[in-house]
Amino acid sequence: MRWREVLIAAVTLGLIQTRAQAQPGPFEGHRVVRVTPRTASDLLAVSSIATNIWSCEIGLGPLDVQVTPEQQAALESLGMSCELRVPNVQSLVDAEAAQIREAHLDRDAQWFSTYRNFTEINAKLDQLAAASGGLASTFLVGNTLEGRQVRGIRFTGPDRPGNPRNSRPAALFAGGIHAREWISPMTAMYLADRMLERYAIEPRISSLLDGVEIIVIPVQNADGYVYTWASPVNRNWRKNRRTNGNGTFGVDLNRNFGYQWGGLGAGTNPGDDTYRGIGPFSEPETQIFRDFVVANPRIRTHVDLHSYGQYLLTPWGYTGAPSPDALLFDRVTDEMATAIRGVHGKTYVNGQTYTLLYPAAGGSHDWTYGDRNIFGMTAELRDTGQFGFFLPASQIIPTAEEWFEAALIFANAAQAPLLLSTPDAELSQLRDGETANVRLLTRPGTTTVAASQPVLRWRIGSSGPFSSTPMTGGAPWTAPLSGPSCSGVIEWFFEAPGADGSVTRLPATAPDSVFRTTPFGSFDVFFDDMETDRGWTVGATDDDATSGQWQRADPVGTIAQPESDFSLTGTRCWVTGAAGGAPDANDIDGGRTTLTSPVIDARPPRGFIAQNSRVFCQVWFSTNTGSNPNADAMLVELSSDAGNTWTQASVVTQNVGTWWTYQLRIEDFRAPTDRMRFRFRPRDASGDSTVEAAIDDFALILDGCRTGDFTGDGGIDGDDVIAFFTAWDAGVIDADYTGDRSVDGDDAILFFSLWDLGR
Ligand code: 0X9
Ligand code: ZN
Repeated sequence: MRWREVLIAAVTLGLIQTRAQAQPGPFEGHRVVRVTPRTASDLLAVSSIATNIWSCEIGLGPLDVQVTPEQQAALESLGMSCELRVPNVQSLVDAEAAQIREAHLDRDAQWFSTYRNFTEINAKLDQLAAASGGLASTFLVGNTLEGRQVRGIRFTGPDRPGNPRNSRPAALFAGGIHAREWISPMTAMYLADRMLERYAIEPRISSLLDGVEIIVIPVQNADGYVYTWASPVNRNWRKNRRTNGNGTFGVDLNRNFGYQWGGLGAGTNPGDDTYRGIGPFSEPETQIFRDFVVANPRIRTHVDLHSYGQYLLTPWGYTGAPSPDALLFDRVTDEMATAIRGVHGKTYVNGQTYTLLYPAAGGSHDWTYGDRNIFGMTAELRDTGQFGFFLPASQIIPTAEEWFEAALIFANAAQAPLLLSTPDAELSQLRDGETANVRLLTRPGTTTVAASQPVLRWRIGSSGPFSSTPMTGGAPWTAPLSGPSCSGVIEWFFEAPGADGSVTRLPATAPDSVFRTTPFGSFDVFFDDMETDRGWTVGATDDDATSGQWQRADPVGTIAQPESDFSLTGTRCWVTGAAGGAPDANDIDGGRTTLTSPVIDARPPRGFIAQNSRVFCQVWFSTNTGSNPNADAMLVELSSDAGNTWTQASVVTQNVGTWWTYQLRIEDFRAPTDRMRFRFRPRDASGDSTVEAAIDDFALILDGCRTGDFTGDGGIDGDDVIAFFTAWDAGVIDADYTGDRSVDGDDAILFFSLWDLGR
């Protein structure tokens, strides 16, 4: 029965194709039709034309055959009518493959459909190991205070040449240290179940398990866990079951670890829910965990699973000082949070335990990280408080599914040759010609940094080869990165060689993804702090305010008007009726008052290529007090012909009772010229409302970058040097290349470096 084999092959193909996504299946468009050959030559024609014959009995009479549309047409042209039985063979194949896949995925949906007690969890550990084809084995961590066995399961791919199972770095996932956090053991079990289940069919799982051993200890606090199951009144128990002697029970195992034991956030009273115990590692449950970790030095990462809150917490818990690997923890947990969000859209917040959550000394990750130099963290699983510890069972699988993605990322850190991070990932802008030192931090993974040292790889633009700049130092490694040319971009990444011959990059997928730095520079063509008279004028032909006209003065505060101007030094601003008194006594009344700027030349200085021109100033506007509030506005208008014609840029209605920054991009309204003017036109249009406005620190700023082409003739040559130095010598502001508003040696150096680079 050939078709059966074909179907089986097709199922396999279908599986592969579904995983690879897209690509039409091999039988797309194939149909099954019933034909009835009446002669031997009909039969011969059918068997030579059809893709294959589905019927077992081949002879004269009805036959089911698989055909392409072309083959069907050929049969019909021979006078054989075709009755359609299956419109698309591929969809049958796909449906079957999908069903098989789903059935495999769902094998244990049942087990995860509800919370499981200690006995059930242990039974499942045994089942997983038995069904693992030798990949997994269970082990005993040790015994609890009440004599229960704390057990775990460990698994990794088969031995490979040069990569034996017993030499692999290990990633430890521990759950159930807090008894009532029932989602924690379930999530740990799901991790083991799914990894074992999918090892053979998910490349990302096999590539993890072929390099890493996963160790799962689902219920660290077995006594406490059993206690929470024993009676509904016990359900909220957190600690172990230590008899403290004073009538109280329990030590918080997550305050009992021996690194900075007894510090902040650990209870000293035996009755406390966070009771630290009588000494570091006073409890059997933390002792056996400690001894297990010490005896397994291949453990490189550790996650302690808790609930609830949706946090990814990293050391330290005992202090607010950042750990040496804070940046690295942030980078990895950022990735985990993104992965989690991608599954069911849940937000997990990452950060340092002490600062993000609260001080918690004596916790597990402080000990694994601080004492054992293991990359250790804590996850607080769902939810954020709606159900808390009583998370509905229907959320077990979704919670575990999203955590699974995060777990893959964290466990992969166990097999990274080196772990890289940088504080300079955000260096997205650099002044043209300016040089910044970019920094790389390395944490040893499965190897250390090779003697050849890391390099910064960079290129100008988005194509072509990358250049290499060696990095020096070590803590951190640094290398200079020069600013890109004005219209360009610099792409860069780090490359760190390992002593074992490996290469690790940051970003990890470089050069497919890279850090990008674009040029940035700015030049203030005009700045006025309103302390002196720079030529602003009050009044317009259609002004009709009867009082509260603009004046440049030191304002007297009311609830509607600032008490102080904005400038750091000085006292004055432009304000509508500077006097104080009753809020509505010296405000605008009866109509509009207009404040118009002097004519400003907005053209870029020599040697500057502008990309944007911005007005940047401080504004106060108030119309939300008094009678008839929120009925008035202030227009902002601009002119590029010295005030002959005006364009409206904004209608300000913002009432914040404070100075705020107003910005407008000139190019959005008019092409910048040498005759720009701006005006502010608040208006009391509604009888007796209280309307106040004020303006301070008005600047017109050009964004763009500097060029060695000082003369602007398109070439970078000797003329530019002569022109630049003439301007520099005379102290002309055009020569202020660094934008610090003084013309000095720095400017000459920057000009020369750009000129030299030919930019
Ligand atoms: O307080 C805790 O132990 C944890 N939160 S919980 O609500 N699940 O009790 C946070 C522990 C943070 N990790 C360490 N301090 N090691
Ligand atoms: Zn907890």
